[in-house]
Amino acid sequence: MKRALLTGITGQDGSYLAELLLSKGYEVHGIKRRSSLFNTERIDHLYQDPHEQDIRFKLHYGDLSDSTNLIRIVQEVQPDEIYNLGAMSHVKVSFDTPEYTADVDGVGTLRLLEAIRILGLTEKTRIYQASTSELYGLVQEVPQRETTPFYPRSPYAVAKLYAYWITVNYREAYGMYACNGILFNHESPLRGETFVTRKITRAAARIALGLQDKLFLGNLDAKRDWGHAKDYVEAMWRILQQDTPEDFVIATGVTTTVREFVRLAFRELGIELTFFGEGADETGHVVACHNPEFQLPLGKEVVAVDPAYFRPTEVELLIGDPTKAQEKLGWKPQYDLPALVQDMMQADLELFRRDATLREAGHKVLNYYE
Ligand code: NDP
Ligand code: GDR
Repeated sequence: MKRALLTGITGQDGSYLAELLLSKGYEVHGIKRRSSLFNTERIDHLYQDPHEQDIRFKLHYGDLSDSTNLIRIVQEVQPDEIYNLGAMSHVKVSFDTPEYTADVDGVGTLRLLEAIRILGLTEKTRIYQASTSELYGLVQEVPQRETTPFYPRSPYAVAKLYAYWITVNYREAYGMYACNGILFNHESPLRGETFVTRKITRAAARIALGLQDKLFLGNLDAKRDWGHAKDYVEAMWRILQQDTPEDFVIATGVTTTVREFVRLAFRELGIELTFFGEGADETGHVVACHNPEFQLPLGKEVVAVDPAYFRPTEVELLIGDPTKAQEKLGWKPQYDLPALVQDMMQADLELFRRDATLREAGHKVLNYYE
């Protein structure tokens, strides 16, 4: 039985990857952080009581900022494969916490690679590094491929640039099977609530159900190549199953503006929007509502721009070329953008119907959102 160790197992990708590896017969170990509240909601359905026999899913307390802890866990688990998904993954927040981001996202990767080396596991343990399309940053070439020069535009991307190169360096210096997956944005119903797609699908559901008045966003012109996380974790696994270690771009090859994503999300609910104005003055309004369940007056302003969400330096355009992954990994995504939006929108509608029911019954419904 193969043994995998995942950092970031409590995150979006960690959850889908753990599911995939369990379905392939792996024993799955994950590193979770200690927090004052439960932080395992995304993997609770995989939980196995440690008191039972033949457990194939185990969690260990740890942190990418703690090298002795990482060495101990790697020694204990003796993994065949490590997937380094743990990170402070929010680009805008990295401007507020640049040093922490460098430590966890950059040096954290080094700590894991060193753990493998110190423990003499360079021949046994393969490692996947969660690299990112944010490395491309300021546009140098479109579509972006494995050979496109990097130009990172945030403390997050600069930290991930270090992680990218230290992974390449350990591969070349020590002959390790260490690979970068340069993944473009991937989303799902499990996406963190403060990333733009999930913020949009949550708000669209809440606005339709009368739980929220308006959605405030930042740069509506930014373009992203959005795929589904379920497809992307399959690519991660394939990257570690090749004969020789290599780096791969994983993307759909289609790019869309944030504004268009908003339109598609509302359209999924039968609500048509149109946008007026530009820059910080742009607003989105209801022009048609085809779903009798939702009582939205025509003309209602449901989207506005708040410059607080603008980034000091922005990545305006990402579009990836997945040719190498298609040819060498045989990887092909199952979800296109409309299917992704549908999956996320339906999940959030169901989630917030519960809130609407609670409110009708006189219960207080929290309305915290960023
Ligand atoms: P999430 O933000 O959903 O998950 C991040 C995970 O990292 C969480 O489990 C989090 O724990 C954990 N983590 C955060 N800080 C630390 C730390 N100091 N030590 C150990 N673990 C930590 O990210 P995604 O699942 O979306 O992304 C997975 C990885 O892929 C990340 O490295 C991200 O940067 C990268 N990536 C993501 C893309 C995307 O579009 N989703 C695209 C390209 C790359 P907790 O739950 O406790 O917060
Ligand atoms: P990104 O994802 O920065 O690409 O990083 P995010 O969803 O945060 O932003 C995408 C684009 O939308 C614009 N935007 C907003 N973004 C957020 N979060 N909130 C808003 O209100 C808003 N309004 C407009 C942003 O400016 C940006 O242009 C994600 C993360 O998962 C990274 O970890 C990963 O490496 C990259 O994707 C690939």
